[in-house]
Amino acid sequence: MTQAKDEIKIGGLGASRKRVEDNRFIRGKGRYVDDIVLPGMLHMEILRSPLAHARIVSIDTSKAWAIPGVRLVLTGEMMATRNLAWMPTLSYDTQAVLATDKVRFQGQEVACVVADDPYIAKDACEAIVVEYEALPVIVNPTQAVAQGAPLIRDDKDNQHDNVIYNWEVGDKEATDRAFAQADRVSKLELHYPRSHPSPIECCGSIADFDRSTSKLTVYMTSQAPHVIRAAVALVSELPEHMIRIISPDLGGGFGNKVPIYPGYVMSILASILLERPVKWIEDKTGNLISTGFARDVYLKGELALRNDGKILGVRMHTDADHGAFFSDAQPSKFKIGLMHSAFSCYDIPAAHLTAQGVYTNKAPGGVAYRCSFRVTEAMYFQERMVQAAADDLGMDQAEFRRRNFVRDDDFPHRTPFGFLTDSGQYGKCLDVGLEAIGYADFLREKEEAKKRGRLLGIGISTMTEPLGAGNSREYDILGMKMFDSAQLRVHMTGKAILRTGAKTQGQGHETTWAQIVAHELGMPAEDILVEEGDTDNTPFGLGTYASRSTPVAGAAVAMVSRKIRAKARKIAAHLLEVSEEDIEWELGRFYIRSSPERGVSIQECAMAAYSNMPDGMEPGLENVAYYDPPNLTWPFACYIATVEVDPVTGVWDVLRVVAVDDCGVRINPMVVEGQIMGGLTEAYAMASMQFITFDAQGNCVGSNYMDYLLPTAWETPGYELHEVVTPCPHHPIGAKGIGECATVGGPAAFVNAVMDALKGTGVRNIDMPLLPDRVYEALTKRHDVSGAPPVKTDD
Ligand code: MCN
Ligand code: CUN
Repeated sequence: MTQAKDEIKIGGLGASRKRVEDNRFIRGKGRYVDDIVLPGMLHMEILRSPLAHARIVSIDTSKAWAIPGVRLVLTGEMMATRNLAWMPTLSYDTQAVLATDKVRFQGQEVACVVADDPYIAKDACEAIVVEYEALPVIVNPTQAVAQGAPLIRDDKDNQHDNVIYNWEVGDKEATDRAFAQADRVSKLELHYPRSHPSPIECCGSIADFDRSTSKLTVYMTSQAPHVIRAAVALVSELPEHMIRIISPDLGGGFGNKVPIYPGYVMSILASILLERPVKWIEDKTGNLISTGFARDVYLKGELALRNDGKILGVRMHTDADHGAFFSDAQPSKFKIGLMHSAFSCYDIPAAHLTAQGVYTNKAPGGVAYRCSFRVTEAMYFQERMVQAAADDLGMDQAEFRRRNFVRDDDFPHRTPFGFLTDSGQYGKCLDVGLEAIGYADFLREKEEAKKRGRLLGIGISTMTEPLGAGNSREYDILGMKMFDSAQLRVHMTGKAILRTGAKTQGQGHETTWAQIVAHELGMPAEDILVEEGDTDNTPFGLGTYASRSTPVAGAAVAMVSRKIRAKARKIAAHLLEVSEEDIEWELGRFYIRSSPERGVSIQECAMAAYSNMPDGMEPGLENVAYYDPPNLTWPFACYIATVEVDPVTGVWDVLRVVAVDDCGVRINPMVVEGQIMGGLTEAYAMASMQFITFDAQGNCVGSNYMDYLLPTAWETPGYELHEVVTPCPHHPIGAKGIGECATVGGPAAFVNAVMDALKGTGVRNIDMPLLPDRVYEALTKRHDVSGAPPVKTDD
């Protein structure tokens, strides 16, 4: 007789199963792109521009060619003969692969060398002589739209200024009316500075074109290998079935590995030309100065307020600095990503957002870095505005939020900018957070401390964010509709292999997807091997970003498991010699309704699928599911930080951090907590120390880890985590995304805490990072401190 399984014991839903991938990672056995060595492989290095804006007068590569071991030197001019000097971006713009006419940012790719080893290639890059004629440089949106500003994109036919787009959403008239009725208006101007995902592993690729089979295999650090395959097919004229993109283990992605970078394209062309595998591995500085920037958005925000604390309307204008090429990977329809997800957790009758995007002489980027398409900026702006408004009204921070929250019985709720949220318990999350931090006690402590000259502060950040694009009606990238997939093959002995269109970069899919199958089929999670990242062997999917894997691919995993179960049920009926209608299911086992002791396990059904199937049934136990979600998922978070600011130095220390996350049903609580702790650490880093900016000449300040700081265990505060569970009503297992919540909601908690400590000084804002000298300046000079470039440099 078979028994139903204990879900937690078999590693199903809710089990804090240890991450199976860590078995190889902690032994140093991970297989990253740079670990792969192919026979006859050559190495590519990139020569980058030292100047931010300059005309290229000439490039002399003769000395480089003369170095023994050099196989190929590519310049933009040579790329142009193949129509590859420019490539399309994921936002319908073009980006230079290798500069032909001008360089448009410091670090731009100017030439590349392929050689027998990377050192020869590097030396040869240095032997290339480029003559530049410097041009005036633009490093912020104000300069970009100023009268007489130099035209950055003079390569584009109809581009007469530096504006990329003007975009708006919301109801302008209704919002104007709300402001006309307001008792008061609270205003705030902010800059969310550039930041960088800086994964441990930089970007890289190995292109391997085999002339004899016409097959192109590319090992690539990509979070979205299927998208890359399609893009390569469209650009290269190679047929799609002859392109195989393999993303092996990734040493973190954090959004850095979504876009298509010139290095990938050059390694592919070099391999086609040389008929040898060509490896390109970016160095740290190359990674920091040229790929995957995030944010760099300015906000002018206004809230229309009633004296009783009700928010009547919101106006937002954002200026986004996209750098020299508009290369954001984001849904085509939304020019400023999902910035308009701001204020989704608040019940606000009217809202209007305008956005302008501009070119500047900075590396392209904008959207990447744990952001779900600008949601990071949206929530930072939202929560800074909410704090300023509460202060303007003289109202308690928590009470002001509570008064404006969407109530539990108000779902489904249309947000001020038109999204549909479907579930949440916002007030409860806030209560759990306030209770955990000891809110009332802290406020008393703060007043006491103030009398003795100590500055304590508390910052709250509450938000719901849209994770998991699509649905495909609204979300596409370059016309590719956003859905995802899973394929499950159950072998004869009841072991299985699961493949999805997503691509883990450290999130633990190999562990957690197996748990979903275990939950649906009652097979032990350890019996399920999960594979992702090889386009030849996985079903099509849009990849892993925007925390879309659980909402979309994870849903597909549940759905394909259910298809398998449906077939197994037929097999069970056959084995038990009853009709299918008489069969019941419990975890891991089918049984006869009228005699529950007679049953067969899912494993017995698997065996029968290959050895004893009913007449007329197609053999095997295998299926695929494509999943197009009906809506985004809307997790909620409440982050609360307490700090102490030293009035003498401006240094601030984090006292405590409380996090309350509601991501619906948790597949693996330990993995979820890991996501939250990592995200909070990134939030703390951005709020306190990460500084990547530009001087007036467009020199990137923060191009190495001496200037751009990553917090170590020493600086990182401790976190106290709490959970609330509101299942997602449309997700098959009730899960919502979690991968970005803490990075999105975290920064405002830290900044709000410091601003709270400074309350009463008249300072409304200090831009991130809140470096001690900025805090000190604000405290002593009693004015706001902006962090926008250009920064002053010593010379
Ligand atoms: N999970 C869960 N229960 C839930 C939700 C999620 O157990 N209710 C688990 C999932 O099964 C998965 C992990 O938590 O193992 C994250 O799931 P999800 O929220 O779906 O996010 P994705 O897997 O799509 O990951 C993407 C997200 C993004 S966009 C960035 S950026 C980011 C992040 O994940 N990059 C990361 N977290 C990262 N974590 C690591 N270690 N490395 C990165 O590069
Ligand atoms: Cu925007 S960073 Mo994550 O979505 O890959």
